[in-house]
Amino acid sequence: MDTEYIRRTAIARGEETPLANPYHTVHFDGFHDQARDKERTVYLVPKGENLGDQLTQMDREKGLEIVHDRLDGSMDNKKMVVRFFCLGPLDSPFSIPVIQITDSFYVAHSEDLLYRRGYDYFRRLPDDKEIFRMLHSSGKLIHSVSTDWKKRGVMIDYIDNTVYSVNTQYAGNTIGLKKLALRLAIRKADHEGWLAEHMFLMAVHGPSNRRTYFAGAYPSGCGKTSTSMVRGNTIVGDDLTYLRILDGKIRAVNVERGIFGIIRSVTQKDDPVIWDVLHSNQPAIFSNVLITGDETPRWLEDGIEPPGSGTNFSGDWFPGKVDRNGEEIPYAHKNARYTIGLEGLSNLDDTLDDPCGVEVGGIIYGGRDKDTWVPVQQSLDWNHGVVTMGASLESESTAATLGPSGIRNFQPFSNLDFISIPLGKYIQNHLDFGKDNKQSPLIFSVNYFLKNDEGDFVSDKLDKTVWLKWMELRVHGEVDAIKTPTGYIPIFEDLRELFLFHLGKDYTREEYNIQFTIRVPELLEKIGRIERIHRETVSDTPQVLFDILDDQRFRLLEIQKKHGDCISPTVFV
Ligand code: SPV
Ligand code: MN
Repeated sequence: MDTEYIRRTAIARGEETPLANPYHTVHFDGFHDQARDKERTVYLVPKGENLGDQLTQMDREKGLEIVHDRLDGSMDNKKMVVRFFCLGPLDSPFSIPVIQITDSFYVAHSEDLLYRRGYDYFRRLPDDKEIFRMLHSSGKLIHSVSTDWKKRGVMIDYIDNTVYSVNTQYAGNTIGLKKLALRLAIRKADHEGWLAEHMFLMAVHGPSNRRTYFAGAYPSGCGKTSTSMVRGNTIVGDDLTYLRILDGKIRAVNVERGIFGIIRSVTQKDDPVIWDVLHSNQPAIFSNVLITGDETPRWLEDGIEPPGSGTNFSGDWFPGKVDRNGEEIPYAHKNARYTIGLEGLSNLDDTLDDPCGVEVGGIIYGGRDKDTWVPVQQSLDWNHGVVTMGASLESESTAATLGPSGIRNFQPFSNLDFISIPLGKYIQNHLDFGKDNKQSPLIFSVNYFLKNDEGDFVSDKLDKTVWLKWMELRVHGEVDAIKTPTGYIPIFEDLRELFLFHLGKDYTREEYNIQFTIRVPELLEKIGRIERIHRETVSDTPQVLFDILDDQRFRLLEIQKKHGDCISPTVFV
């Protein structure tokens, strides 16, 4: 079979190495090629067009010249792989055919695990169907690793529906069907009136086994995969979702059929489903983990005694090894990953390949936010959710992108890295999408990363189970909520019952009061930051964004006058 040939060739060429488990391989990316390179990911813009200050762009002609020059001869003496895939289920209103050309068998192998095969689909396509085209070359290799990383680049030529990726191997820069196609899909969605999002898609199981579907947008490395995997529910997808209005309802599909997930802190206790798959006979590619002498992968915070030595992205690794700047090299990279198909997951939802997708009951926005949002709340209405949750999302940077971690960044809709149209237009599309439907999903925000004054997290890793169940009940109007200036928050007694039932935990009023305190000064500062970014860097922001932020500021100032800076949830009852 071609897929077996691809896998074997990836091993024969040294791009992957077999592990003790015969279904597993490991792939290493270059030392400087461990995450998405935002700075060198550029839209090629025709003369006279401008995508706005938030997007990195260059003149199309100039960009094409640069990329053609870099590609020239880059595949000499290599084999070129041509693959046909389909984004979304086959033969569905959501399907987008994609052709991938690459000289990396690792890239081709990853795509075999992550995407739906499309060769037969291509053969029966109408001639005028729009096709996305991806061209990747790892460039010059030494020990199977791209060496010209300084001339690395991802160039998005949306005029020609083509994305070029050169001198890099890290999947986020090279796998055409993942974030490269997302950028083209956002443009296609803009023209056609649907949404292409950086969202998981899952069924939250409610009372009597009712399944309610949620799509959730969190920036990379902020709990998207672990949320879609929360016990007692079923997963459709963990990263990319297309949403369309069909028969007046918002329906969604998983663009992919696999997971390229962060492996750091996956443990047997907290992530049993993933853990089991990674210890089974399911095919998996590990990347940038440490490989021990007995050919077993190890990753950071895996719940086991740290290894004493092994091979990692820096070569032979030993405790205390430092890089050129004297920084200690961890035994595995923080952004180390696993690549698997979804088919082996015990919690896979049976709608994965439904051509009409699933009806969305709720949309969730969440980031790595230490001091503003409460753990869960529902927006006052669709527009309020789009503006104060989606468009106002901020999150601390993580190892999923190059550069320092832990810096608070503007991350609207968790999609800023991939938005390929002017930001104001993108926000307007979201506002429009919720209008005039028979029933629009509710919009929620979550925050798993809220901290107290001492800098400790105020909620537990597993608490997201309860936030999901509460949101599910809200979608069906089965629990009341408390209206606050920033949205509807849960009632203590409802959470108490959910904590006891789902986690066997005695949830206290003190915990609730701390978690759901409205932090007025921080929220006001946040409104100021978001407003400033829009006024200074987004020329086409819809006026309604400023109006909704103004209203929220007014409500916060009013309550501050009466109750001070920290408003305990008890004030509202
Ligand atoms: C992310 O960083 O959001 C990922 C992995 O899902 S990447 O393929 O790098 O985009
Ligand atoms: Mn992602």
